[in-house]
Amino acid sequence: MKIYIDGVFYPESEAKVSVFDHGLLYGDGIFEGIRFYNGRVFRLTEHLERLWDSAKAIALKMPLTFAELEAATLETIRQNGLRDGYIRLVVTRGKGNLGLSPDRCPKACVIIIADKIQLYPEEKYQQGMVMVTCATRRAAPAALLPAVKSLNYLNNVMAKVEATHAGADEGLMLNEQGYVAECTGDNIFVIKKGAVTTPPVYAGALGGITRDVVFEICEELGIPIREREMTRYDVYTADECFLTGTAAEVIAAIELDTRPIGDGKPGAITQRVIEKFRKLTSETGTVIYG
Ligand code: PXG
Repeated sequence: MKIYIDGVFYPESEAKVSVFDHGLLYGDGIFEGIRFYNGRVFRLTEHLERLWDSAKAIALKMPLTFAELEAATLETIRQNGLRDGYIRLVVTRGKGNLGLSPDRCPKACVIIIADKIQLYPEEKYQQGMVMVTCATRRAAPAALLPAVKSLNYLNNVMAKVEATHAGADEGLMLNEQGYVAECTGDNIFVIKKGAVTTPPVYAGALGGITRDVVFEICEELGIPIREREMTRYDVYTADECFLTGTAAEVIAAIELDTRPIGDGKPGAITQRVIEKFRKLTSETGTVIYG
């Protein structure tokens, strides 16, 4: 595997960053997880736009242009000869000293990893995911902006630990007010009487790229979709539920806190969204090998 760090490709064993990098010392940095399918990168522009927004929000100066990062991302995939896989794009604050101020970090560090991705086992896509509500709340916007895809993921990691220890596949995270925000690495959607609902970004959801794609799909299929604050009641009493994320794609959720959602099986509208999503990922995107 060849890994891009600040303009140079290194073999995995030599791909290293400084122990004084503030990404490591303070979780000071941002990232994107991007998928490519069938020789095309899915929604590359949207992912890079979100990365630039994250950079702006944390006052990090990107060390290269949008076009340069786009070219570097495609080149990293080519260097690894992949057609299907996953890109982890990381921008850290860079090398500094043992004080948390980023003033001592002269240049941000850009890392691009292109690899295969471990999917959930196929049976999870057939059967659906089991969820529990986590005691760990989604970070409050006044503490750690939840819309920023930052390297500070301890909040989500702790929620994931809770879900795993409870024997569930995913953890549902509530915001400070007790409204549904999202899962530990996925956005959540419920369906009731044919209409799709998802929490707004201001309720603590990440502005997911896959989430945006689901809005497009529903509009195209004529399925009503809206953003609205939700409580756990809305999930318990939904007819269907599904989760979205670059890693998870679109996947049904069939249980929350031991209550089966609907009839406890992936629902019909969920299936239609999944089919349309698969078509989009296999047929659209930025061509890698021109
Ligand atoms: N919420 C959170 C907190 C996320 O981290 C999503 C929602 C879904 O967003 P996208 O843009 O992917 O539709 C994410 C994304 C991983 C991994 O390595 C995590 C994500 C994406 C890709 C890989 O666990 N999270």
